[in-house]
Amino acid sequence: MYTDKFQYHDYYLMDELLTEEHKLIRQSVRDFVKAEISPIIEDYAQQAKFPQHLVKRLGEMGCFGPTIPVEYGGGGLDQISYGLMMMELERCDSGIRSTASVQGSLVMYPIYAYGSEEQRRKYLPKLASGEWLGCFGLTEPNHGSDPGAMVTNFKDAGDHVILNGAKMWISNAPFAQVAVVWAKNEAGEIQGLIVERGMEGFTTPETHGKWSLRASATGELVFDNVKVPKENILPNVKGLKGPLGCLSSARYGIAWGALGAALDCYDSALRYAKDRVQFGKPIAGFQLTQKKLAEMITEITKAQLLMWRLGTLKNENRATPAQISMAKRNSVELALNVAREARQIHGGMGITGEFSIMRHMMNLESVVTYEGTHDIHLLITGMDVTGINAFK
Ligand code: TGC
Ligand code: FAD
Repeated sequence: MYTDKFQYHDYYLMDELLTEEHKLIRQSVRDFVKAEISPIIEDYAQQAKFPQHLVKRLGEMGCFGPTIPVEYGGGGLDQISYGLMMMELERCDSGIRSTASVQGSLVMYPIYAYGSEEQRRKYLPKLASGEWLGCFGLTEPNHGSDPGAMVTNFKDAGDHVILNGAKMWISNAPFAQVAVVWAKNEAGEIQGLIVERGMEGFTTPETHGKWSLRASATGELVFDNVKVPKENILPNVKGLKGPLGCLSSARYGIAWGALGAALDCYDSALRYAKDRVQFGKPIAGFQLTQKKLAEMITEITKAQLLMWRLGTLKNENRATPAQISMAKRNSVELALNVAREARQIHGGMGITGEFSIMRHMMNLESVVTYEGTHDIHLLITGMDVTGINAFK
């Protein structure tokens, strides 16, 4: 039985850079996670079940669209608040943070940034409160890292369009009432459409057998001549920059989130190392264990500083997509390394559900792949510093 004993670590007194509001928001999400998610997460993950009842609670806690203006149901908060919330959620489980980042950054954000006033008023309050769950369809069976080559398309048919194609690996899909779907128009331009559950020809088969993100539901979006009213097309963006703009917001949240998973693994490893006695003394007293712990907290501290700075730049609208890519890649890589080292420190116990380590490790294998793989983000940094595109 997993017991949540998490304590936060702040080696460089980063809290001095936060406002009182930031700390209050972080504490309220932390308390919520400890009281309502930690006690059930291991069971849901073991059973590969989505804790659907948490959707409403995440909405009530303000975890959906915290940076969206209050008039549309959002929190009207700054980017550091958003990051801290994602960190606290993923500290517990990447799948829970996934649910929140898809809803906030990939569904609410495009409706807010690219939608009409009617679309904003119709969808955002219901999504913010958790009454509706949303999903984001960009990836296709044959187009993952290269979404610009997508084949899902729609054709004009008077007051509506006819949508055909399929999306794959879509978080929240099996439970979503609303899908923001990216598809090509007859001129080959990418546009966003809001597709609602119940539209004829629209189905969302669930993807089973995942060893990662087991408490997050994943599925396909299948469009078989779906009639979508023209008023459901997002009017204010065309081209790949539409979905990639949403990814900038989500990747930023993931960079904070993965840091949360790393903190949880480090915290657990530190406690275990002090308690576990071998050869007559705590294993924390051996140099090899100390090397692991010292390297973990060093990398975590560097990432905490990086994320605070990126959040500040984002608040000032100065964060570039390439800076966000660097942070996403860095946080997930360090979290995976910390999880693997923490697993070693826990010995055999590290593979059991009594600790969160193995669950984090498996989850992070998705996090290092979705929203742009580790290597894609490396190539984005490479292109940014050299000016030469090495993708194609
Ligand atoms: P490229 O020619 O470079 O760019 C096309 C247009 O987009 C602009 N742009 C961006 N705009 C905003 N934010 C960004 N991050 C942007 N990156 C690029 C760019 O300026 C250009 O604009 P314009 O005006 O000139 O048209 O496009 P490309 O086809 O060469 O592709 C570049 C590449 C490979 C970097 C990109 O396609 C990419 O990032 N691939 C990775 C795919 C990906 O991240 N998929 C994520 C799917 S969603 C998901 O995984 C959700 S998981 C959710 C969860 O559970 O948490
Ligand atoms: P591929 O693109 O086929 O890549 C395979 C390998 O090739 C990778 O290692 C990659 O780095 C490498 N590679 C590709 N191109 C290059 C290149 N030019 N140079 C060097 N190496 C390259 N998508 C959504 O749209 N919405 C979602 O909600 C969503 N949720 C997801 C949830 C989960 C659990 C998972 C696993 C994925 C999810 N995705 C979602 C999809 C995710 O974004 C893609 O898996 C990801 O973008 C990679 O695409 P792919 O899996 O097709 O891999």
